Amino acid sequence: MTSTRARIVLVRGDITEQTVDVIVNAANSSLLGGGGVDGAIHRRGGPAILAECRELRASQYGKGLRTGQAVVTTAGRLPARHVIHTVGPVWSKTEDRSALLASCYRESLALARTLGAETIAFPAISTGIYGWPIGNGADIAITTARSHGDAPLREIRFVLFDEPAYEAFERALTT
Ligand code: AR6
Repeated sequence: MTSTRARIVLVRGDITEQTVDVIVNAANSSLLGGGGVDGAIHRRGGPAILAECRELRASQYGKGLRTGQAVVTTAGRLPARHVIHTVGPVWSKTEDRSALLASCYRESLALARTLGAETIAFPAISTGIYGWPIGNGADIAITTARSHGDAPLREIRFVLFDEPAYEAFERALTT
């Protein structure tokens, strides 16, 4: 029996070095850049990405991109065809924002499929500057990837920047 579900792959490394159809950016709602993955993507991808982000702000995203949503731009000089920008939720101790984090992965995967992407690379959204605990962030990422990796996607790659993040994803994948 053949399965149409994409394979989930974990790698330790820098997302800007991944050769894939789509690289996902953990952006903020301004779409105009920041630190972490966002900073690295704009630095390495060059000004074409920011130029398209500015166009998006000037057209249908005048108020910015809402948390949990996703949009696509060129990948500029990155070894990818597209960058999908998504805005993760900031971690809250008092409010459960898990559905918004799942939405980032789900909306990015849905958009990638409409682009005909076969391979996509994600960072661990919200687990850096936005403070989401890595163990729970990994569980949400893996659960959502498992249920939304339909064709034409063949590979969903999680690119983990440090060893604790890699181990958290490994745990999530084996449970
Ligand atoms: N490749 C892969 N993973 C990385 C890289 C990289 N080059 N750099 C950092 N990480 P973050 P967030 C990991 O902070 O928490 C920006 O300013 C990092 O270790 O990039 O969603 C945006 O503009 C962490 O595990 O994103 C927003 O304002 C994960 O990627 C805000 O940060 C995500 O960390 C978004 O915060």
